[in-house]
Amino acid sequence: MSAYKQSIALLFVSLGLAASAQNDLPVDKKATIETIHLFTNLKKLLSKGIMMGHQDDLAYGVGWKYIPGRSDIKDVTGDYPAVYGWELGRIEIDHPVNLDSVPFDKIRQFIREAYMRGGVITISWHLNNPLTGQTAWQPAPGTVASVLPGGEKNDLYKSWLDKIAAFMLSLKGKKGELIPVIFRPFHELNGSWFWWGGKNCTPDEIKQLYRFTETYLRDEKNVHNLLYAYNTDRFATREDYLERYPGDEWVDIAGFDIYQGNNIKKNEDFMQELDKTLTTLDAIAKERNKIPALTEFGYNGLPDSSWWTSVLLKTLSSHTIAYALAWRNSGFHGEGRYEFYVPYKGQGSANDFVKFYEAPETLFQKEVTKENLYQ
Ligand code: BMA
Repeated sequence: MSAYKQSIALLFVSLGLAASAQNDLPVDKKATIETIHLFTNLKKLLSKGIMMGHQDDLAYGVGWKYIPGRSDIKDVTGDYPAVYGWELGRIEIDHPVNLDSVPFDKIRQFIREAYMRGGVITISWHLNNPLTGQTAWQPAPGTVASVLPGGEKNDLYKSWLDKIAAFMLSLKGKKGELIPVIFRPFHELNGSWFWWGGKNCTPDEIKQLYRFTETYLRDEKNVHNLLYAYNTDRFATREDYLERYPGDEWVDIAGFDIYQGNNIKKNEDFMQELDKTLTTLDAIAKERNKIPALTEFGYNGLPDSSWWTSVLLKTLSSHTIAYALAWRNSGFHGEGRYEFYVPYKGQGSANDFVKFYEAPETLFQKEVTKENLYQ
């Protein structure tokens, strides 16, 4: 090879290295140093195990509310989850509490508490329908188009994003550093139950909304402590998953939500479906250099006492995902209505959950604290 050819070859090698190093940074090129560390450490941790998460874990559990330090997961295992999910629905309309009655001030404190012990924070937003003022679950034709630039509700939507930005920028650690958050806007966007999802808009409209939201938070509001998750519901094929994907330059984490329905899907069906979707997700995340995650999952009421090891762990253990977030333990609501996705002390699957906790494949708070995810 001539000296000239050699230097050209070297140039290409270094360009290639620079490009792959770039891929190892969050999509926000101005992400704070702690956010960059979280991103690279989440990738590193993929080879160590799956972090267990729980929505509203520190706020309440089955039969209790706002008891400092308490957590249903801790009651059962002696340890906290590694990932903490929180919800900002109704912050956009200046309510002091979210749609599940959790005060935003308390959420802020819980986030700080979990971050200080090295936990990971993820936030969802069931924002109201900006066109009609109704809830997230009440779609109306033209809603997504109405919030895009040029639409009649674009200014209103921007004012809602101002409140999200203010909240994100109010999350601070001991030294005043911003606490990194995995934000998963427009979750379950392939289903039609939310105004932003499925048949309620075109794939192009929701892609535009995703990009607009991210650009506005990042460039107008200077929010640089977010990793962005693209988050579908269960899906059939790779094409389904990617139909509403806004593009690699907008997404850090690729995930989906999946629930096992009582009496609808039996264990075998659920395992097969979870296995198939995780296989597709693994491949997509690898190709695109994204972090795969199970952004929400659950089996309400946990009627199967060995579900954690014989169904969930059995399926998860052959896949690589950063974390799995169980939904909230809002408890028993009378008339046979209940909602809980992790066991409370004495619940039928509690012993099995301890086995799940002890399994080498799962990571809870104590293990991730040692990893110093923000350094
Ligand atoms: C749903 C349920 C509801 C809750 C909503 C938003 O899955 O848990 O009770 O209001 O999520 O958190």
